[in-house]
Amino acid sequence: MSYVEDPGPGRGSLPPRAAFTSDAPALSLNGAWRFRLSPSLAAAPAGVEGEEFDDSAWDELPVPSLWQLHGHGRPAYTNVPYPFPVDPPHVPSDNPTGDHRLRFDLPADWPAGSAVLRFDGIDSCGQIWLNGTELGVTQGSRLPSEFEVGALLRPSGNVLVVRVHQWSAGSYLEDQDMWWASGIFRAVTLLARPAGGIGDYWVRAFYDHTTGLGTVRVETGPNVVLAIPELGVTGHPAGEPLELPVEPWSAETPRLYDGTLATAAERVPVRIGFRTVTISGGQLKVNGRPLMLRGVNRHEHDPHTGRVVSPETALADVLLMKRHNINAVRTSHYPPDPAFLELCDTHGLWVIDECDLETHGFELLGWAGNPSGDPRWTEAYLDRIRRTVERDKNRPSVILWSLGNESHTGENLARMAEWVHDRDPSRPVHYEGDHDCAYVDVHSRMYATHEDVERIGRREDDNARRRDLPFLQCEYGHAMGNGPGGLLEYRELFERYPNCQGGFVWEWIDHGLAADGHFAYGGDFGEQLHDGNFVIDGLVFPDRTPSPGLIEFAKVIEPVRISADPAGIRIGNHYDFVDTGHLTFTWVLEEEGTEVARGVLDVPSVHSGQSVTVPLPALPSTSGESWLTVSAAWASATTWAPAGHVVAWGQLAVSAARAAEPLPRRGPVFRTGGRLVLGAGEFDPATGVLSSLGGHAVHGPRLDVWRATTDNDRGEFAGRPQAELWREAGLHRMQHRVITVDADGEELVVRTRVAPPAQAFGLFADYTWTAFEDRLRLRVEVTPDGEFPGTLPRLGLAMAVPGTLGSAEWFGGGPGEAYPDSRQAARIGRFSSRVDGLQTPYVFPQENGNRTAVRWARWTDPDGAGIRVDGDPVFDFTARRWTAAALEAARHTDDLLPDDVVHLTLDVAQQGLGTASCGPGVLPRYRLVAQKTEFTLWFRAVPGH
Ligand code: IPT
Repeated sequence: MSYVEDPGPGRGSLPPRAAFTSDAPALSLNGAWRFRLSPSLAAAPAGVEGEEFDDSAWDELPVPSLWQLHGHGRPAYTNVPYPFPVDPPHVPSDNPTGDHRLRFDLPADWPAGSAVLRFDGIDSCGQIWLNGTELGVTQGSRLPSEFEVGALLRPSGNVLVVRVHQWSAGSYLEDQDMWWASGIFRAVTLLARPAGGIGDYWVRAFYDHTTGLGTVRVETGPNVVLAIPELGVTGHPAGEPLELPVEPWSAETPRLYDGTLATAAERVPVRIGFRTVTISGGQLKVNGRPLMLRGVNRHEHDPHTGRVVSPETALADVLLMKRHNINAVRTSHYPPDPAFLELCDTHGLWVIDECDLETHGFELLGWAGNPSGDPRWTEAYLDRIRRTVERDKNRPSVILWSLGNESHTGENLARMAEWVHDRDPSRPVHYEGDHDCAYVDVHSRMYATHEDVERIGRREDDNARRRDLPFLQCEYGHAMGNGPGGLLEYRELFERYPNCQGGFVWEWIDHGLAADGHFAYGGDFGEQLHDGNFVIDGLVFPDRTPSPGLIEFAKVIEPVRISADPAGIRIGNHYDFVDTGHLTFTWVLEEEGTEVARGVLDVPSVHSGQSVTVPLPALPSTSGESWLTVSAAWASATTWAPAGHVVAWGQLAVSAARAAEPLPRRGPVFRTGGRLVLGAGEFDPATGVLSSLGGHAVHGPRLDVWRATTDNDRGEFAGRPQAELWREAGLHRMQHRVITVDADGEELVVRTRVAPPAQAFGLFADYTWTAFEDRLRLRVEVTPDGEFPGTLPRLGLAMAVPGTLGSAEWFGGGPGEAYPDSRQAARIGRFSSRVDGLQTPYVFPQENGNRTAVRWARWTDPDGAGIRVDGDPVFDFTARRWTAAALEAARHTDDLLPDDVVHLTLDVAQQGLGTASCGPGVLPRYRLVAQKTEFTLWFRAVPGH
């Protein structure tokens, strides 16, 4: 059997060890390599390993890279199915094979003796030669492999050759939900290994919260001394335990002590974090405190280079996470580039470090043949977890080891857990697929409904072992497209039940690939088998712009909660460790969204888990609708944000809107030139539809219930998709029948029935227009007629206004979009935006951009002239240059072409979002059911400057 189809762990490599740097010479072999792609091993050139082989006609390829993202072959996306026949351990004969060659010289001062060649990641299998001698074969794509090469090196003209195969037996263990792409995608480094140097080490540092003492002992070779100057430790024999007062490490206080490990031959810088992970009383604790995991699942992704993620990009992720109140990361579903974990240590994030393992495609075969229970794969499973744990064992941020993802259950997984328990009893083991929790230490679920979380919280579980474990959701809040909805309700459950310790939103980033004018997803590369845009399910867009889902999540998980209290302002500290001493509280008073006063709020330091109520500051009196916004911001800069970075805010209503003064009525309706005229409005006499407002040509408003369906509307995880039911009912093609247009009095009364073709049910919509001075009041009465099935996408009006009205301004919820079950981040204020800026560019176009709780809004031309709508009291709106139908039909953002009008929706209600794309649907309280509804809007033209 070829090594490619060997289910074992590869061959020739050195035992796994920690990732670290030292003062021993190191040479990066990243850079331009020679490259040639062959369609199969059989078609690959013979003799590439030979030093004299002529590669001058080959292409150049950067290393690290994935070759499909550099014009060689094409990436392919599947979620669950293997894109090749499931015939383990065999792979297709047409197995793209990339030969990589590098000629390199050693620096003049490179020492003789042992040297190690390290590959941080090769996807999926590589055969490696140096100067004509085979070093071995790697499998385990997202794991390091090292080879001893000292005896083969020469001062100049070294020839390193790596033959990489897209498919291997290892591919069966790497069925993660992501792009299939191949190559040497992480760093390649040559490391001199001095005799008497430090081959490996494990800093075992702990913290005893009852005494305030830290302990440290380093497992390493002989004659290693430890120095931690800051703690006065010098020349300490590394293997001997030390106990001393320290400040502990936590994600909130990522206190690291710089130190060194040294022998006569080598010095290794270390950064020590003292912390102790325990499980007691059914809770996961660090340093004695239970954690609340406000986490995300992070795949490594860059829209240009795929899983090749630079240190700058890793840093961008960490900073963005910290700035959005995220405190935990699950490295779904493989160990990340080691640089990422160092950043987690530095800036403070709890990490579940997950092994590179997933066999999800076997689920489609009823798990028949799953490697997890097959002894042929045992060594590969053990090899993968060893390489994970050994590489990352020195990271204080890593608090749990995860065996992998979606690999069902089986003896090999149990063996992995056993190995971890033996090797590192200081960190609990996680694996969601062990449903009975037979060999794991925490109970983990993915996409559990709110009801299930509640049951788990109440410990209503027959499985006694599982019932008594800490519970977390390793995946929830599926962030595909517009959503997730329902995060607030999860938070409430996590806070209500001490054993429910939060979870990890799926997922951090959309894996869209940069293409001409848009981001590409599954199917865009001509794949025969693919899962479309299911790979576009992140809290940030592919270019790392935060999506509304991230803004909502950041608000829901705020570490400080600021709310109204009868006695003033309540400040709750929801940090797990720190008090609020690092925060400055400020207030701003706004009348109708315009600032009238501001100040600093005196708040005593609040301990973790406690709250205080402080009196309202002395405020000037206001007359219009006024809100006090209180914000908590970092008083000074942190490593991850500048001073003034806001972590939390809350709003208190201070005074209500002024009662409207009664306006003189205008009327009656009169006819002229084939139009009906009432006040500032002109109407079509046949349909009763408004055609002009104060001289602006308009069409509508008319009743409208459709929205361009979201991924969650179309989602299949919560029963039949809402979108399917809506289409079946015909809600996307309602027709309007005018029953009467009564224009004979002071008011214009238009009675209509709005209904889908082929159906007997419908909605009566009565519009009553009344003119007052310069405004028109519209009262809409909606009455269901017949048995109305299921929910409505939305309920409101659609209206077209001139395309010149390209600026929007409103007083209400903002600045971003909001939906009934995702609206915590919308604060009441005055906001403005270009109409184009109101759109959220979801990679797969869908309903977006809804502004909620709007008191009034206006859309104006460059001179400030346009149209204003006032709610009675509030409404929701969208404004876009395309119709909902065009939005629904679009497949990529650049399919959307502007019309010459601006389309407005003016709504009384929207259906929630839910997470049915992978998880529960819309919670009952956020479902929009047709019922008799009345609402009122006021229209007027606004003059230009
Ligand atoms: C779950 C997977 O673990 C994750 O990798 C991703 O595919 C996610 O779904 C959906 O985006 S598995 C699912 C069947 C619950």
